[in-house]
Amino acid sequence: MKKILMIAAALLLTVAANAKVVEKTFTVRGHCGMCKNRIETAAKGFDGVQSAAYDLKAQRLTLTYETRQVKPNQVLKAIAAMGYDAGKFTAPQEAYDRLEACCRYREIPEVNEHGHHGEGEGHHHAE
Ligand SMILES: [Cu+2]
Repeated sequence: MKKILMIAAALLLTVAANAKVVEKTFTVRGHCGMCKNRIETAAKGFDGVQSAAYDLKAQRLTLTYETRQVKPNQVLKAIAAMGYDAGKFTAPQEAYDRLEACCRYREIPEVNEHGHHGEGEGHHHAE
């Protein structure tokens, strides 16, 4: 009986030794404080995520997580489903369309390099 307990304890120690907490940063698109809140809350909702910090300016999410409990892609996928492009996951258009106007990072004017909308082009001289 004692031996079994010792084996069990040894197994537990092995498991604990394999548990690793890592910190990684991922690109996540967002636009305002509300986005930041939502992204961080969603990430922290996962078991194994110990901390989530979204840097709005850098468009980066830093996760501290337990590698055996959670895979960052699970978190990123959930964030993308909410409407925010995250890592390799692009938010579906319908999820993006549900975001409030202030969150629409795809429509930030400064990001649009082309600027014009084609208006004024192709106008004809009246004849
Ligand atoms: Cu927002």
